[in-house]
Amino acid sequence: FSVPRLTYEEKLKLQNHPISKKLIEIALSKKTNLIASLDTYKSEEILKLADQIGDFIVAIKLHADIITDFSENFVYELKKIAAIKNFLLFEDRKFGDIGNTQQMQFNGGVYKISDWADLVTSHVIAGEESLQVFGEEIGVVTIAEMSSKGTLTDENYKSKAINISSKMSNVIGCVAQSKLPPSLLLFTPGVNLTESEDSKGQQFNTPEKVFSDYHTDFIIVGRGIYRAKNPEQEAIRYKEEGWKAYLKNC
Ligand code: 5IU
Repeated sequence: FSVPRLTYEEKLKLQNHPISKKLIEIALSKKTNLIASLDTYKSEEILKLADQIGDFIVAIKLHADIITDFSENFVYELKKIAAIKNFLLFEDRKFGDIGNTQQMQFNGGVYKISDWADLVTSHVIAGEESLQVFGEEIGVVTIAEMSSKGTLTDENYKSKAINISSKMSNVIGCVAQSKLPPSLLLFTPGVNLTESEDSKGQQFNTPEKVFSDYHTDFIIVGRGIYRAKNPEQEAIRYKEEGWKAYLKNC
């Protein structure tokens, strides 16, 4: 795509969904484009991290199924922190089944994702109608392209995923490692300031690279923050590096 470099203010005007508006409004008011992926086992640890880094992020991304002691009380406490610190909750469920099954996974089971998540990720592998089951209230972020070595999300897959995403009123953007049409928000994981890869196929880029080359909107940082000796200090560092990269490249 030859994508114009839009500011968040300009992007805000293109949004039709309340969740994408909210994300950009939070970004502008807190001067951050950082989403922290808190991929840890204990709910207590997630709540502590949320409290420490909440001022510096637009959202916390979770994998509810990693948490060993997931509970309604955990959700209640996390929502409380999210309201005080003004960030959203993003469940990285990566749905990938037929619509009927996805609907049950979204509403039911232990996690009852539809009760608390502001955003969810979904593959588009099952086609357009499989995405309708999430309804209009939640912001759906589709997976157009993955960050890992050898991913099957080639150009053909990506362009089909983007086409479907552009048509769906509940899809606010995509996870990808390259430019998107300006109506879709771009979420980019695989961001780390010190590592270039892990031993399990992950490939990392710097905030500067993903803003200059992909025109990303939101960086997603996992281990760079939750594994740090001082997660608060690292969240501030990623927040500042992300905002600097945005200002330089918009
Ligand atoms: N994630 C990726 N790459 C992808 C997709 C999701 O890393 O292409 I789609 C998730 C996995 C993890 C987080 O929850 O983003 C990145 O964490 P690290 O910064 O620790 O690699």
